[in-house]
Amino acid sequence: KCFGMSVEVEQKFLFDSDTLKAIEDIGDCVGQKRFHDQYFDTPDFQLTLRDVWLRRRKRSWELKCPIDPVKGSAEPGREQSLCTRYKEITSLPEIYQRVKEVIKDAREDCDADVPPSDEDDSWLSKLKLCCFAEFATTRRSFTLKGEDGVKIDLDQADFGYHVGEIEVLVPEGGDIQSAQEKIRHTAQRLGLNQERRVEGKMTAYLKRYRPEQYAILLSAHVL
Ligand code: V4E
Repeated sequence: KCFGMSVEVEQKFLFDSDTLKAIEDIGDCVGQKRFHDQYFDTPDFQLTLRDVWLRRRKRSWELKCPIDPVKGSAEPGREQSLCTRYKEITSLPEIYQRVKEVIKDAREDCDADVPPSDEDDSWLSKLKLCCFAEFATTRRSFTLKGEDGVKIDLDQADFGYHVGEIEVLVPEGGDIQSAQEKIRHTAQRLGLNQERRVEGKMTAYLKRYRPEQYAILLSAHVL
């Protein structure tokens, strides 16, 4: 039932020319690409208030959801780990189903609906979903020898924010703990000595362009 699902474990970091040199010294650049993201939510933030992120990138849909809604990062007072863990869903029928479950009142109206196809955007307006963030990113990706399955991305967003991430994609049922271990080890190899979580592109974007949504998500402990 849950095809197209994996868990993304990642740690973001700030980088400068020294970090870049460290990465180039011990890693291989495996490509550079540029992509354009659009994020969607209802006007009253029903998705993002639950830490659910609906995104279109290069015509493909993706939904990121907390791995464990009870013990997610949104829980107030909980010590934040440096790593984030999100379920990633990439199948549009699955995404549609999940979004309907999250959005209040949507179920009755849309339960009998057939899942949308890639060409059909009418489900967005039916669920009152609007684009709240839109930006392009240039990404350079690296792998490190001896660090299987670990990817390092250096992102430059077009609104003037740059951030790095160490990422491991775990297939459904895979070992999340060992992914976190690999990330910790990679962070050490890069000489990162981080104590706090680093802002992602979205947090920086909301702070700058959507201050109302930023404040609401901050006080709901989503960001
Ligand atoms: C999960 C999430 C958001 C959606 C964007 O996710 P992110 O991994 O930051 O973007 P990107 O472009 O690197 O996606 P990829 O190419 O890896 O699929 S926006 C906010 N969150 C939650 C969140 C958070 N609260 N804090 C941190 C440090 N990261 C994510």
